[in-house]
Amino acid sequence: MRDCRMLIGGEWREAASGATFESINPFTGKAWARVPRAAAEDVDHAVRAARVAFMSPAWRGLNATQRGKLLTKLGDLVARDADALAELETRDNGKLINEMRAQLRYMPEWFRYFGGLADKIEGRVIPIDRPGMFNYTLEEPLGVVAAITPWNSPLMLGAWKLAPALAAGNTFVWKPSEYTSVSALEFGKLIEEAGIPPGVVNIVTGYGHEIGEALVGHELVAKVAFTGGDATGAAVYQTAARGIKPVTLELGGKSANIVFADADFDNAVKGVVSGIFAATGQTCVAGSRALVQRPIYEKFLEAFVAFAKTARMGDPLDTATQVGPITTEPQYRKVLDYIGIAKQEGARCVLGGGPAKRSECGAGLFVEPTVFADVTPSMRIAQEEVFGPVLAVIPFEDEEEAIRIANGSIYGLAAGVWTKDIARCLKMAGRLEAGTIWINTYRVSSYLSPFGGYKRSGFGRESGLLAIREYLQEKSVWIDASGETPNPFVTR
Ligand code: TXE
Repeated sequence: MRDCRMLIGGEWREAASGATFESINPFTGKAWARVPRAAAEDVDHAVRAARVAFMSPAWRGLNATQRGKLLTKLGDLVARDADALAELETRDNGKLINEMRAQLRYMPEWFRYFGGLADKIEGRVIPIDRPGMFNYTLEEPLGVVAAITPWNSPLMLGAWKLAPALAAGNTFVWKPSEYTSVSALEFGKLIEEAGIPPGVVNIVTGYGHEIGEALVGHELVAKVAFTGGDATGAAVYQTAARGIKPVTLELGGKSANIVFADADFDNAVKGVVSGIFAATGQTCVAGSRALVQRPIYEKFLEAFVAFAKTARMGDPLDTATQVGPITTEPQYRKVLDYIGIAKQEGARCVLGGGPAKRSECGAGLFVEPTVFADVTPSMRIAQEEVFGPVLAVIPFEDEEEAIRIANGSIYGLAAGVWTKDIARCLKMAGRLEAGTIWINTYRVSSYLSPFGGYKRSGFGRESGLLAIREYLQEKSVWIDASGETPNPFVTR
C-alpha cells in the first residue's frame, strides 16, 4: 500500500482528523493506495495558504518572465517523469497505459505554452475622449483559483487549469477526484522541484460531497474551474453564484459522429470506433451517437461491428490491450443500467450488451463494447451521457435531418463529420451546435486550440490563447494629467 500526503502551504500533510480512504485499482479490484480524507478544516488551511502565497513577495514579486520560466521548468520535469506518472494513472483509473503515456508525454506542452504566454499578457492604452485624461488597462490575476477535476484524465485536466492560472499570476487549490488522487499528489512533488514557491499550488484530496462545497464556497476563493458531470457542475455553479465568483465548467456531452454516404468508408469506421471505444468510452468527447446515412447504414453497421469485435480487452498495463475496465463501481453500474434501459426502449443490440466475462478481464469491472442500432433520437440512450463503451446508432436521410438530430441534444461539446464534400464540411461546421467540430477525424486536441462546450456541456474555454483570459481580470486606470481638477458642482 502506498501512503499519500496532501500538499498544503508547501508541507506534506495528513488530514487534520487523520482520516484516510483507499484508492482502488479498477483492474485488480484491490486497494493500492491510502489517501488523506480532507474535511472543511483542511480545505480552509489550503485556501488560506494559497491566499497568503498570492500576496507574498515570493510569488507577487516575480516578474512575468520569471513566472513563465517556472512553468517551463515544470513542463520539463513532467516530460522527465511522464511514463512513471502515466503508470500511476493507469493503476488508479484503469485507462490504457498507451493512452496515459501519450497524454503525459504531451502534457508538458501546456506548461511550455502558457509559460511562454506569461510575459505576453499586455494591457491597453485607450484613446480616451476626455482632454488631459490618460486611460490604460492592467491585466491582473483573480486570486485563489479552486480547481475540481474528474477521474478520466486526472493530470491532464488539472494541467489545463493550472498552467493558464499560474501564468496569469493566480495561486491554486486543486481537488482531484477521490477515485484518482495519487498522480496529482505525485505531481505535487514536481511543483516543489520546479521551485514554485510554497503555497502557490495546494492539493487537497477527499470526497466531493464532503469538501466540494467548502472549497467552492470559501470566501477567499476567487474563481472556480470545474470538469465533471453536469449535475455536479450545476451544484458547483450554484455555490459559486452565492459568492459571485466566475466559473468555468466542462461538463461532458452526447456527441454526434455523423457519417455521410460519400465518406471514406474505412476511415469513418475507424473514426467512429475510436470515438466511442477509446478510453472505454469514458471521455467527455465520446462520440456516443453515430448518425449514419441510410444508403450505407446496414453496410456500416456490419463493418463497424466486425471491427469492434477485434478489440482486445484486458490488463490496462499491458500495451496490447485495446479496451480497459470501467474506472469506478458506480460508473460500472450506471453503464449496465443504460444498457438495460436501451433494451427496454426497443433499441436493437448488435454487439455486446452486458458485463465482459472474458478470462483476460480478471476481477476488473469490464463491460463488453456495446452497439445499439435503430436508435431513435428521443430514446434515453440517444439523449443521456452514459460515459462508457456504449454506442447508439441512428439512421438519417439528408444533411438537414443529420443537423436536426445532432443538435437535438441538451449537450454541445463536440461533433464529428465524415464526408468528402468540402461544401458539406463547411455547412456542417457552421450549423452544428458544439464547441469542437472534427471533420474526417475525431478526438484530436492541442494546447493551441480552444476546447469547451456549447449548451449544457458548459462554458469557458481551456487551451489556446484566449484560455488565459479565464484567469485574468481587467482593470481600468484613469489619470488626470491636466493638473486642473474641475469644479465638482459643474457637470462636465
Ligand atoms: O463525476 P462528478 P462522477 C460524468 C459521467 C459520469 C458522471 C458522474 O457521465 O457518469 O459525470 O461521474 C467532485 N461540489 N462525467 O460522479 O461528481 C468530485 O469529487 C464540488 C463527465 O465521478 O462530476 C470530482 O473531483 N465538487 C466528466 C469532480 O467533482 C464535487 C468526467 C467530478 O465528479 C461535488 C467525469 C460537489 N458537491 C464524469 N461532488 C467529463 N466532463 O469529462 C463531487 N465533486
